[in-house]
Amino acid sequence: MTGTEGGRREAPAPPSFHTMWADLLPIGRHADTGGYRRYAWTAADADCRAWFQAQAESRGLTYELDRNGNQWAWYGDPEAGDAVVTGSHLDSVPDGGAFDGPLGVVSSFAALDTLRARGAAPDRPLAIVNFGDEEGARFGLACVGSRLAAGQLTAEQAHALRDADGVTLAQAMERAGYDPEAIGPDPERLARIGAFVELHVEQGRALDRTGHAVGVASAIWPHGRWRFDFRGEANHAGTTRIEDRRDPMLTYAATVLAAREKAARAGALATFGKVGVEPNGVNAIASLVRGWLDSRAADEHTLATVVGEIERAAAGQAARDGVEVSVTRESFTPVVEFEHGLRDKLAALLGTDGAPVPVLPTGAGHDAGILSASVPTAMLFVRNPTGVSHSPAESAAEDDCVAGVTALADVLEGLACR
Ligand code: HGY
Ligand code: MN
Ligand code: MN
Repeated sequence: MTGTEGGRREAPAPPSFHTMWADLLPIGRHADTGGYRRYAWTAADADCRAWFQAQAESRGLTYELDRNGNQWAWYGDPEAGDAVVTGSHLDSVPDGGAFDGPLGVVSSFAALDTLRARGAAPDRPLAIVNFGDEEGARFGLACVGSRLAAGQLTAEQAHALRDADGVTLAQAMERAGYDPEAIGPDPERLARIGAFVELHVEQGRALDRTGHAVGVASAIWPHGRWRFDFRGEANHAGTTRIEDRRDPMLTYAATVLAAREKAARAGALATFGKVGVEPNGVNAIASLVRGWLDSRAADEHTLATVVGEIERAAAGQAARDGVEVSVTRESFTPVVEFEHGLRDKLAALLGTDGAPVPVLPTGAGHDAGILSASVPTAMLFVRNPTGVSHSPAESAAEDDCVAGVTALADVLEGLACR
């Protein structure tokens, strides 16, 4: 396995990386699609959590489960403060890829193994964290575990979240053996953190174009999720004249096209990736079409403008179709500018004069983005050769994964061994 650009030390693959990766790979993977269905508080989630706890305890780390269901593995005194924390998430989007989240968690354990193999002697505690429910695939809100810990989501807001079957987050936690009454802000825990660094597979191809295996994050685009409810009139598909219809599917379709057009014009992103139809019958005109918009842009003004234009397009079309439309913002994350001192420290640790490490923004949300409001936070990206993510086709080259582990080990050593 090769070293990484910039002439940093060659690193053999930490044996643990491959073993951990192989252990985790089958958990929650769907046999037909090859995609992952690791949703919050399900059996697959429990298996991932058991894997995390086993990794922590097999290394003699102090394992903790916090009030919000996030898992922590401490190397050093958890109470000492000023800890250098790394980690990511293990849950997935529906039919997600193997790397989004797990690469960060596996690389964290492998980087700690590398540090210990180097004989490094940190003078700050180190910790690895698995944040629960980062993708929001089941309950619709991203980064629930980190938002709760950071006080960006209240317990009552979280309790009210429901999945497609009407199961509340509280019921799901209880069925999984967790106490939903315990959830809430965890300032004491966040006060122990001096720096949080999340390694994540890049979700895009910017690194691939630089020729670097590893990059440092500069920012996260503002992004959010809006639910559009289009209400029309159920009727018979075979007997209702065209002019008599109030078909919400028409308004939905026009809104999807408008979203693409408005976003493209603004250099932003807009996606309707999830839709629900009632009664969802082949021979019935729908009474309700529910579409979820995910929109992102480089700045909050552009994002607000694009979403506003999409809402107006939907309202205009609804008026023409005799349909009612309502829009509910379900999730929003403001722009994240990673703390410059930590960002620059990572760039200095990983780059050389001749080969500075790429520093790049992302449109993907992360727990690091949520935590950045509470503690100094940074991210490392590992090259994704196709840029594809949130898909079973997501990939990263083995050498690049190892380069990521080496880079993370260098960062942890640089931050924790002063
Ligand atoms: O949606 C996102 O950007 C992240 O994958 N949760
Ligand atoms: Mn994701
Ligand atoms: Mn992720």
